Amino acid sequence: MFDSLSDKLQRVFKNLRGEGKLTAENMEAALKEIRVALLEADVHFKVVKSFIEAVRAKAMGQEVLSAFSPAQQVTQIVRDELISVLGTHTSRLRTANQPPTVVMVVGLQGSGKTTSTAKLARHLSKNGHRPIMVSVDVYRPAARQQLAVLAKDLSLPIYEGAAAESKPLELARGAKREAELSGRDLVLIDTAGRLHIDDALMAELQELKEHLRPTEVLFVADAMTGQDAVKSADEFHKRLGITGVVLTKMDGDARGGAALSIRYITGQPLKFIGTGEKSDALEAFHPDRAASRILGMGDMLSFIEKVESAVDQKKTEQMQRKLLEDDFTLEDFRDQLKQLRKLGPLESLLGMMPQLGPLKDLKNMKVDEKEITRVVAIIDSMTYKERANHMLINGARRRRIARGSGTSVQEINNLLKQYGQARKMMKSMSGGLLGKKMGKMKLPFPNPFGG
Ligand SMILES: Nc1nc2c(ncn2[C@@H]2O[C@H](COP(=O)(O)OP(=O)(O)O)[C@@H](O)[C@H]2O)c(=O)[nH]1
Ligand SMILES: [Mg+2]
Repeated sequence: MFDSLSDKLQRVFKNLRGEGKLTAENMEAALKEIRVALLEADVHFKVVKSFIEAVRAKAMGQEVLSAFSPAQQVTQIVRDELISVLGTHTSRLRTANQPPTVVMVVGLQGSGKTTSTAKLARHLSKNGHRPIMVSVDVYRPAARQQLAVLAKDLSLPIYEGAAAESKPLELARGAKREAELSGRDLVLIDTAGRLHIDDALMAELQELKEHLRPTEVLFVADAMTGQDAVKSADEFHKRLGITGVVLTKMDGDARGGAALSIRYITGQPLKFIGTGEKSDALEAFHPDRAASRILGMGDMLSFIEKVESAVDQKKTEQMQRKLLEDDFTLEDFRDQLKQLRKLGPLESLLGMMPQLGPLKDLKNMKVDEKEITRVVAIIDSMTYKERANHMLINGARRRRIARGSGTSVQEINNLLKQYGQARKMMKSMSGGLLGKKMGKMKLPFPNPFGG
């Protein structure tokens, strides 16, 4: 699913990886490639246009975040935009205030309505519901038989209909009544399809909708048909009013265009995806996960999120200024160590970034968090003046700090030596602990990192 789009987008980010910073030129080149990738994935041209414009606006408006490479920045923007196109949140099935909830399953013939009805019944019964199914495809006895067989396999009830009930509305009403009598909270109606949208079909569905007042009208579309699926969804929505979409056959080589276009074009969310012929091959659709899947970078993105939440951007910038002005105090040293500690075990963080980013050379580094804690404790035991000016820390003060922090003068000496080295080496760095040259430099304070 989304494989080829995913490959292409990842190539764009890879190309950006060599770039030092985001410029109008490299951004335009990247946008051009993203545009082609989306069009080749059969995404609706209107969606592509709006997507590219949104990414451009965000990229240009963005402050240069020194802690992140252009590839990381663009990945983040594209991911946000993918999520916004796919639907900012997971759209669950709505239920009626007054049970039973009626769900109409509609769509063209062969799109996967009957299969999806059974899948939904299974999914919902696993989630605490008590569904009953009914097929109202009175034109094809085999179609009703198909649902009956699926229901039997799943040991889920189906409403067979009374002898007098021969019309779709009669059957659907019978099923609703049956649900009320037997305490079923959900009625899933598998409707008839046509090869093409026609007035007779629409009239029948409209009648059902009018009388049954369904909470959900789910449009089932075959993802393999790409933009045709989007077009018919749009037409169904205009004529009937749908509340959500189920995209089936996402296990095939669908290019992803339908998934990326349907919400933008119809305004209705993609709620479920079918990923196989079996009854368990249905997934609730999660826009954020799909976006990560498309970018092939789920873990990398959680890494970015983690760094973003842990690293105070303002502080980092302040630190950089201090480094440039040679004003990096023990207090700053402590703050940087604290930021590093907030990120958690560095090894696991680095493990999230396959081959990416300025930190990659640090992979062999071990972070001794206990040691960081100790160094922080020592600095905490200093007075503010001492932290601001390490030259004040003479022999007597060293003894006092050692006592205060429960360490030894030897350790205070070590710390001050490390700090001296850190100052020197960090001066040559532009970006603080998470800066760009981090990968190339040796750690300035060997002790906290055990080597
Ligand atoms: N591979 C795959 N096949 C599916 C999926 N959903 C439905 N199908 C198949 O598509 C065909 C048509 O499905 P059906 O439910 O009968 O469509 P309907 O005419 O809309 O009721 C059947 O052969 C199903 O097995 C899916 O998610 N993946
Ligand atoms: Mg059917």
